[in-house]
Amino acid sequence: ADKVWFITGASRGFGRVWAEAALERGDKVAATARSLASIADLEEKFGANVLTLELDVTNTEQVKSAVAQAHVHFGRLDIVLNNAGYSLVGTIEEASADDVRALYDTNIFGPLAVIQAALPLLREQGYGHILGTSSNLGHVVLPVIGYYCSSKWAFEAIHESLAAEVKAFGIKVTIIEPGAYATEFGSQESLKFAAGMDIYSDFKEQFINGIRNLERGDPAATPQALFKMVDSPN
Ligand code: NJP
Repeated sequence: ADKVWFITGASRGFGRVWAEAALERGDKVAATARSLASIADLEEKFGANVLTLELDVTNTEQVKSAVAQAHVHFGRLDIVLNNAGYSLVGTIEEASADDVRALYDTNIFGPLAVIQAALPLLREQGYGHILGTSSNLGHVVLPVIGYYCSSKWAFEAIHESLAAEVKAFGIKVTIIEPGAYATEFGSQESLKFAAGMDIYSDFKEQFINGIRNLERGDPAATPQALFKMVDSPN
């Protein structure tokens, strides 16, 4: 395969699993995280195939610099994976506007900055694959997590539009919708979320039953599923 990846949120959860799987099969990865210490072990394990970079996706200058550094270091970028994100739990009434802005900064404006920094480079290469970790809540809405849903709806709309705009340049765009998994996101936010959903018992049951284990290998978000997406020629 020998692909070059740029991954946000590589410290844990999906980002970590996917970064390690790509490195294990011999790909090269620019692994980014807010704290370099949280990804330092990747360098020890994978040596020159990994470049670790400090990146908070809400910092646009840091985004530009990280994308540029990764491109210079590896000489190209095949896959740009916008994965960093989190969930805000609370009713529409109770969440503060500042909390919602912060959520949108990470889940919408962060990925947007990464896309805008990477696109000129991908266009010049004449190829590239932009992947985005959305959610199965990127096209439906549940109570008590509505702002998170809205952030992923926006994320998906941006990617749908982008896909049509960049096809002519040889650039592919794919949205990943993992569903509920027991990552840090799953174990903390989702449980809080479920607890807050007592009044919506139907949804609660549906949600808790839906939580999967990364190890169990659900088809939507396993490394194998991801590799299939990025290795396919069309
Ligand atoms: O969650 P978690 P996941 N700048 O919490 C990073 C979506 N998703 O792997 O806190 C840069 O284990 C954070 O880094 P740090 C979800 O919406 C999940 O489940 O600095 N990075 C960590 O690496 C999200 O888009 C489920 O160590 C920032 C990572 O993001 C994606 O999957 C279901 C950051 C979060 O790791 C990964 O989440 C679904 C920032 N400002 C979609 N803020 C699910 N788990 O159930 C956070 O459908 N990070």
